[in-house]
Amino acid sequence: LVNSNVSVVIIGAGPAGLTLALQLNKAGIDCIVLEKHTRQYIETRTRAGVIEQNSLDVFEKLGVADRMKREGLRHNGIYLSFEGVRHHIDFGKYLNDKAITIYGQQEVIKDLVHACLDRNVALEFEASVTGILDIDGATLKVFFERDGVSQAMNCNFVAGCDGFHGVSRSAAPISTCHVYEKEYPFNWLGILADVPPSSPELIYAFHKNGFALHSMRSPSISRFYLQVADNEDLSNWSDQRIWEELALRLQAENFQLKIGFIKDKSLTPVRSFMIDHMQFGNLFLAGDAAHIVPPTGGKGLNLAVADAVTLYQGLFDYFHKGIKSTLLSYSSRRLASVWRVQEFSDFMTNLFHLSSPIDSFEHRLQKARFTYITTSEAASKSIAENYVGI
Ligand code: RFL
Ligand code: PHB
Repeated sequence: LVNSNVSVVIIGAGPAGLTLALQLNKAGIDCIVLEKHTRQYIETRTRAGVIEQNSLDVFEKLGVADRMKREGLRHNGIYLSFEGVRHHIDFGKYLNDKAITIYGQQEVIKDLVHACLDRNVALEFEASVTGILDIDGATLKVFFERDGVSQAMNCNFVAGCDGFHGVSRSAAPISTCHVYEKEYPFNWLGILADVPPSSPELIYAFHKNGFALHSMRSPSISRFYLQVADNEDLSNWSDQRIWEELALRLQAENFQLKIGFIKDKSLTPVRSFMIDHMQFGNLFLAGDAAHIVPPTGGKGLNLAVADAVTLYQGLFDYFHKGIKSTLLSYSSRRLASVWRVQEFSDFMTNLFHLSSPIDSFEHRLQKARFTYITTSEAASKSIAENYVGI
């Protein structure tokens, strides 16, 4: 058992952990990031794609946004579609310069990892955390395994940035917390295809067969999602069936779906998860470790970055000014914002997914909501403001 000391142990090299590490490093606060997977694994898995203005600003301040600004696609709006009727939400019309950037999460990870290694941030791959000891006391310790060897690290604080299935939340006395959960009765089937986008901006569509989303990664790579049953098997979805279903669900006047080679296919659960504390003694949870939002609002990555910023502010005040109150308000400050995002993500999910039969009361409510958005500037502005990020 190797013992060493560090101010902050960060568990997980996702958007939350890496953003926190770069901020601490810039402020001269020593930290180590422990990541259970290989560098290659985390730099290649396909996940989110929407970067809010707020997140871009954070990355810019950290000096890691050059490629994001060069290669990312800046979008000033999105399309909403209901049974073939399209409505454009123009961010610029309501929010001056605010926009979103379409840039794959794995590209964000590549940029953050590169910056960490370049700046000598201690970042250990294939180091899997197995436990955290004494989160309330003076002998806080993180146990991890590397190359089959168990090691331990003493620290002042632990940042649990290890995602929804990580270990840090289980080190917290969850039984004393209020847990809020919502399982939606469907999954998302996501594909990545070698084909130029069929639309200059994202399209969120309701169709009687279910939700479809048209997104993209570059001028030559498209990303699509389809609502499928929650017990769905990928083997039921041939490439041909996927393209036919996308063409049907995204159908609108003057819209022609471009079809190409599908190079990645995966299923994602759609769920909400919240707990009423993000701090447990000297353990702080950030990102998906603390909360999950359904992906329909494009918010998961952005919440992870926003958590990292607020946690960093608390740690900065503690280590550089000897003030602990900022750190102690981390949980309440973040929870208020995360609940706002939960509500928006739930709203978008309910608006565009099929969960009740066509012509049921619920379906007519969905239609009425959509019609309201297409006829009310206030409703469109509200969506723009939430989507771009408050
Ligand atoms: P991550 O990215 O899951 O990173 C956690 C890291 O912790 C590591 N880990 C451990 N390391 C050491 N020891 C252990 N015991 C460990 N256990 C786990 C993991 O290997 C991993 O590297 O969490 P973080 O940083 O909180 O970031 C959250 C985001 O990744 C997530 O919210 C988004 O991907 C969600 N999401 C989206 N978010 C958006 O903002 N915009 C989107 O458009 C968007 N689309 C999506 C999404 C997520 C998706 N999937 C696959 C869940 C689309 C999809 C399909
Ligand atoms: C994506 O491009 O992966 C994406 C875009 C918008 C979402 C979710 C995922 O709401």
